[in-house]
Amino acid sequence: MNEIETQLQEEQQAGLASLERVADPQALDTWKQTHLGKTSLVMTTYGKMGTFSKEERPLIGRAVNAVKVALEAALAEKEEVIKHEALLSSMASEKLDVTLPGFLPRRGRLHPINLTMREVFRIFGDMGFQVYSSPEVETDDMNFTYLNIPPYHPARDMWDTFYTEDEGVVLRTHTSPGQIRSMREYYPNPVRVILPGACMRYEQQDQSHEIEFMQFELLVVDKGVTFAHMKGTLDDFTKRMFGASAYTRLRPSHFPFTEPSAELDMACIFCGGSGCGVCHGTGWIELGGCGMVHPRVLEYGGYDPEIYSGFAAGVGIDRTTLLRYHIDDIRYLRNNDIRFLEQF
Ligand code: FA5
Repeated sequence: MNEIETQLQEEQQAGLASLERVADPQALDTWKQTHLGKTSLVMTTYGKMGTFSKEERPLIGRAVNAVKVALEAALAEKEEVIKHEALLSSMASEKLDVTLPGFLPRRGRLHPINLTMREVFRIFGDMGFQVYSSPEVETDDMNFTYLNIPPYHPARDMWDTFYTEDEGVVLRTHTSPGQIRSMREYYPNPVRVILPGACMRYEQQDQSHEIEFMQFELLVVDKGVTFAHMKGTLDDFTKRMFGASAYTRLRPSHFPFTEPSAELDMACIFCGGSGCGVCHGTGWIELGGCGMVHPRVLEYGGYDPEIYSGFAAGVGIDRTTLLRYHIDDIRYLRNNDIRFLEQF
């Protein structure tokens, strides 16, 4: 046995002996560097192989391989032991006390406006309507002109409009511009949509008026659509929303984009129609406006009024929510008082 083989054997013995004393992952790492790292005897012997004589090479090669295999096998075994010990010690030091009381997660809930809106979607979904979203920031043309309210026409005064600094851009005052957008998208097919969303008006806030409020628009366009279809649909909606005893009336009114036009009133659900504070003694509560789509609006939407007819309605979702939950002031809906919101 030559000198190198002897050194390798000693290295194996020393390595295995020192591995016995290794007790933690850091020491194991140091051991690995010392006995199997770049500067270890095993690795430097491989590096020097070319300097040995032809006869020595196979002998030294075999010897160094044997030492390497022995050291690596011992290392793998030690790694397992150390891993297991680390697990045991972490289990001992990080005990979980399963008897400690837990924390209840805070449960969120839907806003009453959203609850009402979902009910509106459900009711009209049952009737075969699709929900169509249209922008809250609109062009003046969509919000007014294509709804048969040309510039400078006094009918524009019906809505207290927020004009933006961009010429011809407004915050929509109602969901009616969605009529034009949905007609243009669906043409030449029949239209049966509800258009929900926020509307903005520059007005004095009080018990029943907000600057920002929600509406949903109803639009049906097809051949042979009549005023009777509209009355039936709106009456059915009211019964499904407020109960079978609810009933409605249509009161003549005016909107530039419908002809004829009407207000949809529901018999007051608080007094049954005899007159009370909520209905101001009239026995009726206004839910929204409605009417047969004006021929000019049908044309702006792309439909020929000689062939097609349609009806539309715009109902306030905030006010529907007040009636549904017997809330007496619209301002509660948006002041974010958790004590109010937790009741729904
Ligand atoms: C309109 O907005 C028409 N676009 C409705 C319409 C659509 C008519 C289609 C014909 C055909 P009006 O301004 O009346 O109409 O508003 C309709 C409903 O929105 C009201 O009945 C009310 O429920 C609600 N609403 C209006 N202004 C406010 C407000 N400031 N705060 C809360 N709700 C409001």
